[in-house]
Amino acid sequence: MSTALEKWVEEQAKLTEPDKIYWCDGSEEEARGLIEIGMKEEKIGDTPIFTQLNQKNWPNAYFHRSHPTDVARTEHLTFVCHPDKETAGPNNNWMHPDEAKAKMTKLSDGCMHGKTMYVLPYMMGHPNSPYAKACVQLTDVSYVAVSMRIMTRMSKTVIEKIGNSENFVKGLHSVGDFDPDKRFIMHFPDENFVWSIGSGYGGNALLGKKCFSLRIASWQGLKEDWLAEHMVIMGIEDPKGNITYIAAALPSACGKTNLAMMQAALPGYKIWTIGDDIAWMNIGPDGRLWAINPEQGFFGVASGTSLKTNPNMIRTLKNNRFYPTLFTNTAINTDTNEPWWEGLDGEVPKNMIDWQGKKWDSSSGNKAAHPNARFTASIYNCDMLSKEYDNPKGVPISAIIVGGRRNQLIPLVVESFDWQHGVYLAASMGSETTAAATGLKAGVRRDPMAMLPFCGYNMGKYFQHWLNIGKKLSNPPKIFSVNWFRTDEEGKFIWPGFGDNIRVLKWIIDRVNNKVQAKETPIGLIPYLGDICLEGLDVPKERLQKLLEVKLDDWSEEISGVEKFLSQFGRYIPNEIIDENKKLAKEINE
Ligand code: GTP
Ligand code: SPV
Ligand code: MN
Repeated sequence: MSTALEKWVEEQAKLTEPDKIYWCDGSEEEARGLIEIGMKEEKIGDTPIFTQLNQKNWPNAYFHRSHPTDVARTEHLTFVCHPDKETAGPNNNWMHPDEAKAKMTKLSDGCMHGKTMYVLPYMMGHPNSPYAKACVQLTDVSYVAVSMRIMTRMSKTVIEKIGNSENFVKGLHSVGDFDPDKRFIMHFPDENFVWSIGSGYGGNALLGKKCFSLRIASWQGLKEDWLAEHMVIMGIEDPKGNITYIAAALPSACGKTNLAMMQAALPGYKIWTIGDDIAWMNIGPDGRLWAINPEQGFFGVASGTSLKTNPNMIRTLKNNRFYPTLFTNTAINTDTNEPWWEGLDGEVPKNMIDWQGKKWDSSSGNKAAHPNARFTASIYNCDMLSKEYDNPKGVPISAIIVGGRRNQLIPLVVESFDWQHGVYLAASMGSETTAAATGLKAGVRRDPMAMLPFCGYNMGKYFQHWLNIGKKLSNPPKIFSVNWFRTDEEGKFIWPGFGDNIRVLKWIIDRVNNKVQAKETPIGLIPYLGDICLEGLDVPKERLQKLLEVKLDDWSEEISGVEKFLSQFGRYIPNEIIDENKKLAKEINE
């Protein structure tokens, strides 16, 4: 007698018609075999799925070049298929589940001909955690199978855990023929099911990540009273050895990985990494918010990563505890067979091929690596991994940070007056668009909680959910907004960022511990100049003053932008959020 899982796999195989079905066990030996297959047998066009990189300087590292049209998330091809459009909300593309399934069935008919179907059993979260979820993804490419081994806790024990139950999250993935016109990422929240075709790119293809752990999980969280968020989780140890845990939401390519692995520039401070992209947060018996990272790896932006900006990530990428580490769409130094990207330390190599495999001409003005080139590395290769990472209960969160990439207006740091105002701060967030998603207009878009592309239901309801959770927390975290990205007249970043962001985190922790006062302004609480430690930093006080200034005259455009954004959610927007915006508008016009 076959189990529910076996039956489901059989059904999908009947539709997609693979030559072979291979059940993965998650072992290192298996990963080595999959890499071999990706180097020798599987190809995209004429390009092998994997090539080996310089093993001396980059142990266990392999390179993957994607299809040229398949380099980032495709939000316009991503759908959330609730039975009705309103539940999906104006923040999602919507299709009726029946229509979406009919469409996907057609596109998937025989799509795995000549290929192997890999069955990937994995956990999101520590297997002993009450918050963990058992999942199974099917895929037809070794790159996705190996990536999932790095990014999730993939193991055959998950199959035993699932047993004959239907209680597992399903993902059906095929790269199809990479045709962008036949590329869709469909979510079926009520069935815990994601169906994706036509793309091998991270957020479109590693279905445990954004698809399940945010879009589907946010819907589960709404029903079960918890939060699935696009957030870093980190511990900040002060010189006395006290560790404060915080969570931080920054939109895609706006600094989460860098924050989570920061080399703190203030003496005596040390960061402990727990997660760099996703946080699942539950209300603990003590009335605090407790967070786990459901993932097991980093799928990070390569561009800009260096010993100067993020030495801990460079070390992680060169560590060889967990096999393997992948580089996708970087350039390659053809003299040394090493990966390269803009911003990496050292001189620009003389002889390179660009991310598309063409000889790179340094005078062309073209970037050698794709701006969204990424690395995939296990969290166990990170030397600053918190000992709490594998704690099934997670860590208690004392502060939540939200922020965006804003070259003007938004101060370096603002503390909210209370939970409700904090939710408003998060709901009114905006950020300049980045290379992490294709086809977005340049400029600021509103991106509440960094969740606009990831909230699996109507965002108006999501704000209400946040307000409700706040009411259930007897000891809620304080909420802050940050902005590392203000620029000067020449377009240069004013704030040094990276390791120096500890100076802002220190102020945040000082506020959590009631150690310093703050200045009240209509937009929130701002640090007194002397309370941000500038020791050892070459930033004159006047520049810091600019980063902390609140010129009310400049705010009216922002506030009407927020009002316009919120109004599209109609009756779903909580009155409390509308009221906060009105209150601010009134104070500014006075
Ligand atoms: P996703 O993986 O897409 O969710 O991105 P992320 O939020 O983890 O962003 P990441 O840390 O990878 O940073 C994206 C880009 O922003 C990189 O090129 C970084 O070098 C740059 N960056 C990160 N932190 C800072 C900072 O404090 N200041 C400045 N100026 N740039 C930063
Ligand atoms: C993001 O875009 O926010 C990422 C990369 O973290 S992806 O996995 O594609 O979502
Ligand atoms: Mn992300």
